Amino acid sequence: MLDFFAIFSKGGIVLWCFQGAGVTEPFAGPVNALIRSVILQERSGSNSFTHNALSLKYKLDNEFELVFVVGFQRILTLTYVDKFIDDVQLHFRDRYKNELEQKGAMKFLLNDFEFEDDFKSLLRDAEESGRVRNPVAMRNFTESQKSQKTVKSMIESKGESKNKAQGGKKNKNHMQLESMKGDLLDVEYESSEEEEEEEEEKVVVAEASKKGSGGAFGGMFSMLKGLVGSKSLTRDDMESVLDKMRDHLIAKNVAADIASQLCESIAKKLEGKVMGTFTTVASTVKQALQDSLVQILQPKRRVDILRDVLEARAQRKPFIITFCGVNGVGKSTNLAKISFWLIENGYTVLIAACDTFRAGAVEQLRTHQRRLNSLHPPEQNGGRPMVQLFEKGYGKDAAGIAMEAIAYARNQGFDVVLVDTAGRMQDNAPLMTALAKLIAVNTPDLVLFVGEALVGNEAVDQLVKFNQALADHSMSDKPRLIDGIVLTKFDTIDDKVGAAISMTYITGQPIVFVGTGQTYNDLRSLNARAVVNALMKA
Ligand SMILES: Nc1nc2c(ncn2[C@@H]2O[C@H](COP(=O)(O)OP(=O)(O)OP(=O)(O)O)[C@@H](O)[C@H]2O)c(=O)[nH]1
Ligand SMILES: [Mg+2]
Repeated sequence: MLDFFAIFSKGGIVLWCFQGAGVTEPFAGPVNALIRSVILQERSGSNSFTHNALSLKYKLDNEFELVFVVGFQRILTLTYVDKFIDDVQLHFRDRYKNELEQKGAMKFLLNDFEFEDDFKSLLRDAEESGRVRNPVAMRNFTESQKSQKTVKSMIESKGESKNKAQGGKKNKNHMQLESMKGDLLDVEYESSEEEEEEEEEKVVVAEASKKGSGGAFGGMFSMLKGLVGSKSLTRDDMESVLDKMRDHLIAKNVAADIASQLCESIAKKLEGKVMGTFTTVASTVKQALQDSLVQILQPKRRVDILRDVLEARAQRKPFIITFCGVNGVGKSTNLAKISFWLIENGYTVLIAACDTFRAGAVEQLRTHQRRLNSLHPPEQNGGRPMVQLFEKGYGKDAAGIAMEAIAYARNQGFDVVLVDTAGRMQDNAPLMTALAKLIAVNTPDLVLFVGEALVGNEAVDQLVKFNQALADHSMSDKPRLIDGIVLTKFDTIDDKVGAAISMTYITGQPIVFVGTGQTYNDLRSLNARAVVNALMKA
């Protein structure tokens, strides 16, 4: 069934080969194509390659500088091939260990590798096991992936295609707002990012090898390309590269401390790693960084507000969200956007005007309340307004107003209470104490920290101090801290998306909402991949 199997050195010397019965095509053509387009261009991430009617699978042995390649007709599905290459490789290494350990390329020419019999016996075993495993029994519905697909994921993909079809045009007129039913769309860094991603990665690697230096990553990766051979990476090897990586992250607005910590963790991860000749160090480092970034952004805990509101409703109590953050970051505006999203999903909202400090704060919320009710008129909802404002004017105690609002919501059967608070600087002790008190006495279901995507180093200080204040002034031994983040003004930062990393790294909490503009529609959920792509872009 196999067309050929070849074992050759990375220098191109064929050590041993096998040609299937009745195969007349020489294997040099497809093997050369493999070397040219995969191995020399260092795209050996995947282990298969197609050439005309042939499928090639290969394995690199970096210790002895060997390549094992098997070729078979593309139309065949040979399930045993991967394991078979592994077996051949192990067997070959074991059998010719002494020969392979000799120094220099001459060992390949001087030694005779009589491998025919071993190979045939391995092949027989492999084909036998392939027959036993085939055919695979058909899975029933509950075992199939489809049964595990949630309704949510279907809604998401529907929403995405709709979004693309509309070409991202902005609706300034609120009456033309798009529907926000269901889960929020993911924030998109660039619409075609997903498709281009694969290609881009290859280009980065290719460019890095061509240019020698250039953009931050071009320079960094090309430098690392010198570190090849069966050598294990040391801290010294990586030092200057890590410096560049750190600068790159800082340029993308990641807080400096966090960029340093990240690089430190990458160094630890890679130290001592043996680099094979045909594995690009460039892609190894890039991958390690990418993995860490995705890891940081991936929520440890899924916040599903629509589901939680439904649960609270079943228990006949309102779901309470408190918004806090420094001045002018977009607390009230994003609170209004979240109200819109909730009423689009059929929930009633009570906005508690607990910013009793800044002039105009209450009026700002009243304007939003009127607009939102005009978008969802009470007549369409059994005569009941979907959004109400609970306010007691200015100067009063915010914690008390929040408490009254929650009691009112409970009596009136509101689904959600959104508590707007006054902006405060993290160093303002009296105001921080007041916020801690508001949260301690009202025990909201969700405490959202609202922060601008524009911040750099400030992000760390804000979050550390907000959390510290909540801990210090809590009356319980298990203090209530920030449990989610609203990242605002994401539309204004181009690809400097580092604040997303800083904020999630510091708190360990997810970014629940992303604000992407000033209309009610400009609310998204975070797409970790898109953010990491933007971060990695040179
Ligand atoms: N471009 C953009 N602007 C935003 C976004 N979110 C809020 N803004 C703007 O930011 C400004 C401040 O918004 P507010 O909602 O008043 O901020 P705040 O945090 O409530 O402010 P204080 O209550 O004064 O602390 C307004 O001009 C908003 O329109 C966003 O996602 N993108
Ligand atoms: Mg406000």
